[in-house]
Amino acid sequence: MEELENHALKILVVGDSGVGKTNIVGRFLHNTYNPHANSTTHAQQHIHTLNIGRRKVTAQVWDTPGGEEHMGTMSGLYEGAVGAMLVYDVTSAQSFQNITEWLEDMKEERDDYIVPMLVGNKCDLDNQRAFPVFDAEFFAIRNDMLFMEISALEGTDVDFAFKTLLNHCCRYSSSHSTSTKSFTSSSFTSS
Ligand SMILES: Nc1nc2c(ncn2[C@@H]2O[C@H](COP(=O)(O)OP(=O)(O)O)[C@@H](O)[C@H]2O)c(=O)[nH]1
Ligand SMILES: [Mg+2]
Repeated sequence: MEELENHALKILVVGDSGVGKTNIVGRFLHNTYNPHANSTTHAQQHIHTLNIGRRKVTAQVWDTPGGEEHMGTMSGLYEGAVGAMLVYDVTSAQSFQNITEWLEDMKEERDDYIVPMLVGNKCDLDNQRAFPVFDAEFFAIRNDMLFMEISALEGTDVDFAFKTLLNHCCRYSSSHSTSTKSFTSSSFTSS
């Protein structure tokens, strides 16, 4: 427990352009939502400190660009990551189908384990669902991923999703303690 207190956990938020990654991160960090946010052109890191149970955790959250033009160009971004949110939009079947590629991309980038969480965003648009939630649940089970539906717009379960992912990362890191050694909070330059 003691050993984990000053550790930072690097989390990547990936998925197609337009699924809501930037707003998910904004909701988690500042409880804000911006429907007119500019599209993300390069990966941006944000540092956020929070308590998870009795642990003080520093999350290094990376908002990334989406879109096919960026798939496969995430080279190096997964370095040091302990968790990843793979985000689709519940109203877009295409964004869900592309999760397979985001997952492959992640596995190609890293040989060792990263805790993966499948995240269906925009669950406020329940009447515009492009496919049943069961399809996503099934995909998550088959691929050994955590799964959650959230809404950045309404704030539904955004915090809970990050905390759940970080909690799993803490648990995994504490049982593989060497994997956290290179990202102590002292190695960060921004906050
Ligand atoms: N209805 C709804 N729209 C959302 C939600 N999250 C994001 N959006 C909208 O989806 C669009 C893309 O959001 P953005 O965060 O820029 O997506 P990104 O390209 O993945 O970073 C914007 O117009 C947002 O207003 C959500 O939870 N519900
Ligand atoms: Mg963005």
